[in-house]
Amino acid sequence: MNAVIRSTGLWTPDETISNDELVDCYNTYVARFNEAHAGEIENGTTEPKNPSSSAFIEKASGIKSRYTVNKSGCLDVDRMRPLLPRRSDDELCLMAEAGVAAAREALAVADRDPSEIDAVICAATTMERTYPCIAIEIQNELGIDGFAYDMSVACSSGTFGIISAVNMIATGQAKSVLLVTPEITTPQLNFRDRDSHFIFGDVAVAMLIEAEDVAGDGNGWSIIGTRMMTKFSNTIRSNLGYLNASHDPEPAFEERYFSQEGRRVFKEVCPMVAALILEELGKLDLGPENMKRLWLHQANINMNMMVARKVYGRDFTEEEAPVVLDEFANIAGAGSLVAFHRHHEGIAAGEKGVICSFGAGYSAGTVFVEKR
Ligand code: CO8
Repeated sequence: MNAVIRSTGLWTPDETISNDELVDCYNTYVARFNEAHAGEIENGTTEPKNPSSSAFIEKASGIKSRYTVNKSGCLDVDRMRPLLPRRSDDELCLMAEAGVAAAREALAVADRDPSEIDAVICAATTMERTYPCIAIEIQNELGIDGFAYDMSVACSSGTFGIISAVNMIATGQAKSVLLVTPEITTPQLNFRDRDSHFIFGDVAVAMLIEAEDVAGDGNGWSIIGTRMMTKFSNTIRSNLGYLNASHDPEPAFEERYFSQEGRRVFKEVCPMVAALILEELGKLDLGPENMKRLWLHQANINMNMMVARKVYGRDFTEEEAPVVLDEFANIAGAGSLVAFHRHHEGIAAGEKGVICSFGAGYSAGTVFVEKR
């Protein structure tokens, strides 16, 4: 049975941080650090820290702002990480709360009741806890029967999640799957690291994926081809894990944060992704001229421009490769799904596009769709 993207939903936190606000805080931290270490800097035993700049951030990444689950903690120079109240085991956890809100919108758009859903997948870069699965908590909160599980492939979590739903539908395990991708990334971001303090934001996106016969004629997007690709690389890494507490000395918190060799990622990933899209187009007997829209992963504007130019083999319009990272920053596994959520209008029945992720792992995923 073929699968259809029937509807989508989005949740954003109430608060945002602009580049200027972020840079203000970072530069205050830098000034304090350099002043506190003036002696060591003077005698050459400590490197001075350099200030950050909004102009650099926008030019190098395309990011103008990001949503955050807590602004005051991130911008408190004595803290520089979100401050979140600890929830009791009886309260909905943060990822589930965000995921449920996005899921409710996806269900409402398709006019579906939770009783019509067979499975929930929570696909995200990092899970708030190890168990019980966040997906099962979301399933319980929405009142869905059937089954649920978590999965994680960093920035390809969302597309690999769609493909898992497609496979469930193809094998008859489910007819209607709710994919939820809550990416609460700011607590994993080192706001004291000049190279990466601007990169990430928080969001949750949901997608309802149904068997063709459930979706009904003319509704949604047929999924006409999928591909998953992974290739091991240490260039994007977080060592946050359950063994941390077993190591002596326990790794400093900074060692567990996201880190990357951004320039190398850029150079290695762009050609890989463009080649993957073109190869898959060939398998589907299609060409770039058939791609009305590329909903690309949202890590960096320059990466997206390079990938889109390689795929189209020409200059392209904003409509052909829409950008949401100016508003959201990098939202990890949710990026290409949020691009689709925000920019799926204006496409006629029979026209096609691709939702494509790429990121840590390395991992890349393509989901080719045709408007029904
Ligand atoms: N302000 C001012 N100047 C700066 C700053 C700053 N904040 N940072 C660096 N500079 C300076 C550097 O010092 C350097 O100066 P110089 O030339 O004098 O040495 C100059 O700017 C250029 O530095 P870079 O070469 O590093 O700058 P780039 O143009 O490469 O831009 C980027 C940096 C934006 C990081 C870019 O390399 C990039 O986006 N690369 C790709 C990144 C990417 O796609 N990564 C994927 C990560 S996401 C993912 O896979 C999911 C992981 C899971 C996420 C979990 C949540 C935390």
